[in-house]
Amino acid sequence: MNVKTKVAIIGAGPSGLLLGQLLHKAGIDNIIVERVSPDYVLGRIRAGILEQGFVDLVREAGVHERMDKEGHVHDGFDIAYYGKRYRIDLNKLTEGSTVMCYGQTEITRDLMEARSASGLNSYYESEKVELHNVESDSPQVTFIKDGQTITIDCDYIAGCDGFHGVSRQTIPADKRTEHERIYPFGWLGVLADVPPVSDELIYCKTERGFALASMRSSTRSRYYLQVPLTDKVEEWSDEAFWDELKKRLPEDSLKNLTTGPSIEKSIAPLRSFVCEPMQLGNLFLVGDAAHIVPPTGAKGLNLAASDVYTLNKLLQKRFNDNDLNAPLRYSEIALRRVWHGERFSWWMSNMLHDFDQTEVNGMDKATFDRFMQSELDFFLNHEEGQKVIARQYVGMPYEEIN
Ligand code: FAS
Ligand code: PHB
Repeated sequence: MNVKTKVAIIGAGPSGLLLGQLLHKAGIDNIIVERVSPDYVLGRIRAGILEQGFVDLVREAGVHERMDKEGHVHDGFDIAYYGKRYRIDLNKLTEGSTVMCYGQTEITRDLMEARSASGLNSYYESEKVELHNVESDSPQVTFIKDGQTITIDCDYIAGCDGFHGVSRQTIPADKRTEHERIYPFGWLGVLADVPPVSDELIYCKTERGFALASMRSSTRSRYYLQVPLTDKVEEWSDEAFWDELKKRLPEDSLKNLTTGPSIEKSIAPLRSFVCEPMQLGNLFLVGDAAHIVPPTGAKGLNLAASDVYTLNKLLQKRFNDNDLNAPLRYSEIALRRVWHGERFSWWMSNMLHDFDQTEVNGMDKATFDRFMQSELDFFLNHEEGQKVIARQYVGMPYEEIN
């Protein structure tokens, strides 16, 4: 069977769904092809902090109602290290910018509901998804759905299929450059229906390793522990998790800690990764398909959102203003903000984790640790330094696209 659309979107994660909704609002027809079921997508527990730019996009997409009701605006967050605790007052330091605490799962759910109400075509549980003729003016997507081969004839393909998707692999190796830094540790994450230990996030640097106290609501908490890459999630009982967390959270927070059974527990590896360019012909790479950051700076989902913003604007210029060259600008514009987010996430990860290696960044561990201690001392004990952290945490403004 053949179907036709302007934009074929590969992947129904936050990137694909948000792009599909924004294009639909602009009158640009699109089809989404997703490998797994909606429930499987919603079962992945990931990000929790949204930059203002993302929040604005969600409003533009018209799916902000639940976010406004159930999300929590955060004016700041804490960094605790070696017994000291500093609050980064985002609102004051950036003269009014804040972040929204609202889970990626919820945003994805809201976008899924909007999409099914829009009547647009979405093919879940699709197999053997392949992209064809991406450098021609008539690219195609083929896939198998319920045993039937379906071909999409389109003008553009948006590869929103994440790090392990098919889109990046469609760009020949000699036409792409991949930059990568793999970290020698992972994050063990736990979701539990217990009240958060604090109203705001606490990033903890300790001799035992990094920990993060986050949340999804006033009754649901999200915690992370830095663990060796050799750890297996089944080796971590809930009891062992809570015991270790108590050793890493700041002393004065423990009286507010409520423990309970985990409803989700997983270990995520950490990497910095960028594929350049983020487009080939009429194929665009969006979100995790093009880049990955360690979650220490809460940038992963937010960089995906700024890619979507950029591509949406350029495709509107293409289809609604007949600016045929607009899509050619995508990769250059998107990469400027991607590299900024990559560097901030790398910097926060270097500062807050314990690298249990004898050599780090070309120097012995003891020397690296002293440099990082001095880095934290400077940035946390000077308002100028706190402003640098705050401005990057709330997110740099999206680039004006004229
Ligand atoms: P996604 O990976 O979310 O979605 C891609 C979609 O494409 C998936 O639904 C997949 O099934 C589908 N797909 C894959 N191959 C396909 C194919 N061949 N055909 C069709 N569909 C295909 N970010 C933060 O900011 N904070 C965090 O704490 C955080 N924690 C994370 C924890 C983990 C374990 C992971 C993996 C990521 C985490 N991230 C975090 C980053 C994460 O939030 C991503 O940035 C976000 O999911 C990016 O969204 P997408 O680009 O839509 O990619
Ligand atoms: C989360 O709540 O999942 C979260 C928040 C901030 C981060 C990483 C993860 O930096």
